[in-house]
Amino acid sequence: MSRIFADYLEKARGILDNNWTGSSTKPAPSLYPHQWNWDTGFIAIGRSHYDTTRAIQEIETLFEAQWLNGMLPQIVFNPKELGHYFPEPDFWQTERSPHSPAGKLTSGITMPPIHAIAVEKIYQNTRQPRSVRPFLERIYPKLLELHSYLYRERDIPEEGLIYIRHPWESGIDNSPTWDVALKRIAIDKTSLPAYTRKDLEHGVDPRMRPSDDDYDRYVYLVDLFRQCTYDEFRIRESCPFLIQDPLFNSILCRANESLARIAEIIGESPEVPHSWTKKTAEAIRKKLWHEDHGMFDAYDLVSDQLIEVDTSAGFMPLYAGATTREQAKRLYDRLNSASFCALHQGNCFTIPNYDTQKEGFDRSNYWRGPVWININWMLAQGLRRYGYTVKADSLQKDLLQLPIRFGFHEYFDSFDGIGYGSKDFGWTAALFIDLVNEFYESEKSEGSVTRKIKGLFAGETILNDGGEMPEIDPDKLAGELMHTIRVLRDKFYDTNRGLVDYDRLRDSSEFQHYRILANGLREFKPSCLMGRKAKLAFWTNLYNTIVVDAIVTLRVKQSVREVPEFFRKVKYAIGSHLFSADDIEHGILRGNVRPWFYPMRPFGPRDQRRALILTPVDPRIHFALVCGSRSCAPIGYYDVEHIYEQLEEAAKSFVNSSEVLVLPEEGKMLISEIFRWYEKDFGGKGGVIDFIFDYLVGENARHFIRENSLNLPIEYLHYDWNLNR
Ligand code: 9WN
Repeated sequence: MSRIFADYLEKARGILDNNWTGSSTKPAPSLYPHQWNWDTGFIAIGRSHYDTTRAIQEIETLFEAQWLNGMLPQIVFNPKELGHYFPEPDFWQTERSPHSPAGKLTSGITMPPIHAIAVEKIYQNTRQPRSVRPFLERIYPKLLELHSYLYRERDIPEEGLIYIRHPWESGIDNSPTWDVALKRIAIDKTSLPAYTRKDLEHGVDPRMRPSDDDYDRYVYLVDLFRQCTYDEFRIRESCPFLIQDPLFNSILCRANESLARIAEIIGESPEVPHSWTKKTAEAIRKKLWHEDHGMFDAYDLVSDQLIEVDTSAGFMPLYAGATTREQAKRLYDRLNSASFCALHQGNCFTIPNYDTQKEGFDRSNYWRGPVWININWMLAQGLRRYGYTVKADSLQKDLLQLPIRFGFHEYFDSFDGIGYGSKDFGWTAALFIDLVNEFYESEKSEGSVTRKIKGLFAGETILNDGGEMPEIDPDKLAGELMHTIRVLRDKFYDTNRGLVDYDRLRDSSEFQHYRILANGLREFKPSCLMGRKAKLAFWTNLYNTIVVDAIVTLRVKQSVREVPEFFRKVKYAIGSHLFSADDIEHGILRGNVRPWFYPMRPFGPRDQRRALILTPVDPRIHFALVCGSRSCAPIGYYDVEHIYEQLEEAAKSFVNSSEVLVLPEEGKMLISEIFRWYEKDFGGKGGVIDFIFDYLVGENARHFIRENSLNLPIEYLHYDWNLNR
């Protein structure tokens, strides 16, 4: 693992430890001194990677305060910390409700139910699943009660959508989405209970917090609830704020999926959570989708209409997998636009919580514009679910770099990244831990010694050895082969998303045709390729396709590393010679240089394949050669005429992805290992820096490189060998 990640992992764990109260973790050292509902879920997810015991304890402590009707309160107050937050138990007066739990101090509202997701993660990440099972058995009925409460009390027409009745229930308190509903509440100061805000006593700039007008309404609603003795029926009759929020419902829908899987693990029937998932997903898709707006909106049950406001909550159904393909595509287009910081825009961070182009967007005010780590974390997974991996990656990039560059803050300026709100914020630290562990952990030892030994004995596999030959004039073979590769690209590769649909490809007639043409390579003379562009395109496309062919033919499941020496031992017979992916890459396209992992050059002094070596080396090929893994460049098709422009585009995309993180505040740059392995092709370390500088967008980052180019500390990012499936 890069040293910087190791250092920051330690810092993140330190933050969680400092915020630990003995039985749970408070969201932040002073601003939020109690236990919060959804914070607990996110924090447990972070802890699940290294401290199963505390992760479990977090969740169990929260559920000890579950109400008798199943509601899980937004806050569980720490009796030793009272006096620093508003509103506290004296204001909530939840003892008025017959459902509030005896001996526990809680608020009287709930929050997005992320907990089943956290519980599943705890089970997935533990090294001893067997010892976690009793916890699953204890917590499952409580999770079920929570979800049942929501469907029973908050979904009266039984349409599968839960309403929230206070902005604090959404977790995104002063989101512009609530403005209209809140404005409906006329405040009469003479009847509003007296109160004093405490949130502004912690050194936080008031401009970055909800306004006093907002607070009056928050208080009004709490007062209404206590007058109704927290009776849901009475509240529903009189509450001016009843909203079906896409964020809350998407989290619930996604949590139902986890709940069903937990049920299966402990031998319970997953049927109920399954039916909830289906029902809520369908209702989100139908009722919350606004066709003209092209986004999901919250539904105002009081005015009986969708609230057309552009916040990040509108993308959240991606996280639940609740959208149709068409809806996902429209969401993606919106998400990847200047409104929410487009790919390679360079002057912003992804994803601002509110459309940057709208009046009222405020880059530093709480839920009215800044970037929040938990939202990025959920949306990145949502985008991945629909295959938008490049965009997901950019969210992830910011999720990683914001805390490293600006501190583990509560939220971040959407343009310059400065951290706001509380410092040492729990979920920022926890989700950083999760991300680093999931994606950037140093290679897990997939039995690497065994792999090497197996590799020594493994023979070569010739993919086009035998089988039907094409009926085609040898002169036309290269053209037809390239044409077919292009057809494969169009049908089975998603170039935007960098993915290949290997399963569909395997059974397709197009792939069978390709295989027959590949057999024809046995009689092909590569020396007939004329011109540098034609050679570059031919070998680049062939490299990418031999990799795909091998993944399909050898039935690779998770990673090309399942096949010992994949790139050296899997070959095509071309003319009278054999070519592995390594021969094409290091022999032909890299000018026959010794690869970093091997003692010899691919082509020895008398090897006739030397005649095919292409010089000078174009370092941009490293962003066009696809090794079937997540860290390599997205797969594409390169045509003779446009290959230089295409290589240019490929380089630009790579340099501006999460494979290059410029961290001026740390005085460092983190870059893909590709730049280390092939440093020579870029003209040494200085060449790498110049190359990155040339393609990088974002003035701040470029300025830092320019100023430090002579002595720029560089660290290398772990390479992710998981399949680009
Ligand atoms: C009210 C604790 C909580 C988060 C919320 C965030 C903020 C509380 C507040 O802090 O809300 O619940 O006092 O502002 O909006 O998402 O759970 O971190």
